[in-house]
Amino acid sequence: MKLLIILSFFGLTAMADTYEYTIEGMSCSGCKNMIKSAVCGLPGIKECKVEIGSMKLTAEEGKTLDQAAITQALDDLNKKNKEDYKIAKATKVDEVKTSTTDTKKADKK
Ligand SMILES: [Cu+2]
Repeated sequence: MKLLIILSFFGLTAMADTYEYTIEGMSCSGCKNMIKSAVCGLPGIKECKVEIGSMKLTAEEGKTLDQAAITQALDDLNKKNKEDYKIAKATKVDEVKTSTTDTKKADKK
């Protein structure tokens, strides 16, 4: 079941992106710091905000978040520290760009 959920994330990573993850098993700032050091240093991550129970990651410009690497980092952390952190939910955050990207150019006639 867990695997199925994780696999379903891969289909959603086509665009460069920001994800919000709900993480189970975090209960204190110690958890927070461990996850921070395990995940935030992964390649391709531009922004990394970790709170107790959740984290929000943004990929570098034009890149996609490596969901497998993130899951792997948590697994490694779990093994090393006998913790049980897991991603319970991943939500893609649509970047609301305030620039003109959204303003569609009028069709040339
Ligand atoms: Cu803790």
